Amino acid sequence: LSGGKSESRGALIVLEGLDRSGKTSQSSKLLTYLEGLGHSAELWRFPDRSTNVGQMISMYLSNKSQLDDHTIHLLFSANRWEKRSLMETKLKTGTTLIVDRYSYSGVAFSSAKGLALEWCKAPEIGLLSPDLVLYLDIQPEKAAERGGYGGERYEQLEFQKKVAKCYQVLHDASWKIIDACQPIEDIEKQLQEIVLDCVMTCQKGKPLSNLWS
Ligand code: T5A
Ligand code: NA
Repeated sequence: LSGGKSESRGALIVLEGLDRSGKTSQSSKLLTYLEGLGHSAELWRFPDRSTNVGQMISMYLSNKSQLDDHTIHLLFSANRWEKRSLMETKLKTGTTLIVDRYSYSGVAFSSAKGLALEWCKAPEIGLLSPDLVLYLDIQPEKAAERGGYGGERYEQLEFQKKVAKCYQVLHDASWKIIDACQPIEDIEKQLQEIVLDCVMTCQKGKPLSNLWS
């Protein structure tokens, strides 16, 4: 590797929010935006259902298998750990990663079932810490009205209400809360500004760090 560009690192940008908050729609718009500006960027998502661990998770989410709450929690975490070193390599070689769900989903969804918060956080310690978390904020009732709700295990209003409360506890300085009930294009513009700012800060040499610190 040589030349100026390879010396600057990519940004780790995570989208979080309840089911149907608009994460996937906005993630792909952000990718198009960054690529259009000539940045190297990739779209990632968790769970990554393409791995062996991811397939176990997918079976569980579609109610084709039953697992103990602790077991599925650790599988979600393992699914992030199996991508950690590739993630670090990509970031260090200048690729920005737009990640659709991450450790915050892991902790919020499991603690919403009643598992202890600290126990839920423990297996996430040592994963890369996002430079920016975009939290798409929507009332559970409003999210439930959007298309396609009801297919998978966690897509139930009462449970999503608990998840929303658990997310609130995880909010830290890396978070930006976005009103997810605005028109798609308005959210898109808002995210573009925040993301570009973050990408620039990382290019200038902001160090990578680990969760949770
Ligand atoms: N989970 C995940 C854990 O329990 N632990 C973990 O560690 C992780 C990583 C995974 C499930 O697993 C749980 C969380 C989840 O329950 P998933 O595959 O990520 O699920 O699927 P979801 O997050 O549920 O994805 P969704 O597709 O439901 O939601 P998105 O991505 O937030 O929303 P999106 O963009 O697909 O949009 C949904 C609908 O709303 C419309 C879209 O057109 C679409 O129809 N929409 C809007 N409508 C009006 N106004 C807007 N601003 C809109 N934005 C989008
Ligand atoms: Na999604």
